[in-house]
Amino acid sequence: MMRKPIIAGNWKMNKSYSEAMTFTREVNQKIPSEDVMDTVICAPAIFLKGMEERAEDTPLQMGAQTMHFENSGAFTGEISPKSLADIGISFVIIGHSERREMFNETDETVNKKMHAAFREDLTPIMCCGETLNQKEEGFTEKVVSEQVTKGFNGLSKEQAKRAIVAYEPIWAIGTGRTSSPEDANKTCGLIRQVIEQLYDNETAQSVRIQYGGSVKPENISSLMEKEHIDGALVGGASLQADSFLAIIEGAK
Ligand code: G2H
Repeated sequence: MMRKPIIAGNWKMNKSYSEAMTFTREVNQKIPSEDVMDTVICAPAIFLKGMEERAEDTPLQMGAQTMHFENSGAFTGEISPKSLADIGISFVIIGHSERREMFNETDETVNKKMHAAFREDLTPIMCCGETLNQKEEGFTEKVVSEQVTKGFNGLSKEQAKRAIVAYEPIWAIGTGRTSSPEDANKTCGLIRQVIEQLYDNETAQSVRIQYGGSVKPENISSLMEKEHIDGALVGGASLQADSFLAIIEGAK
């Protein structure tokens, strides 16, 4: 099955608002059509409305880096799914390893956020991946299967088909160490198998799976050539317009 590639930048807690707006202006006109590829920037939440307005009528789409699972309530500092949908945001990263490690996100809250995303018609990019220890002890398959199974718990088949999974081995994040395309493909293939067991082959073939972890212009093509890799979640190399555009070019 031909799956549409998706390249998403994850800016994390970087850039000022004016830098974000300049970036958006610079890349806007050079983004390929949505028929060819989905191109997303997951920016700090406070930038999203301005960037979304600037990118209106262009194929560049915006995503949040996290959100709460409730739509309102006494959750000081949190961002609701409804408010993201309300300002025209299309995507949301859920369960990034930095959120799991530093902000106590668990498979259970990830699952609640997956349901909340679909409730508001946001497309979730659900992250999974093993630590260096887990990799060295041979637990990659177990860890990733469990994260995907718990994250997808209770999603309908139609929702599962629309979800995006980002496989991000934690030891490769921001370290310059990338998984070999073969290893990344193997784990992305395993994720597809888990989804097939949970649903069926059609669903597994529909889900788009990204690789993330030190993706750059030099390694994107060799990753994208692989059967189970449909895109990338890009941190550091998405911060500069020229390298983000080079990654998009390499992913075509
Ligand atoms: C992994 C990735 C983006 P980087 O966190 O999600 O970051 O490309 O800097 O490793």
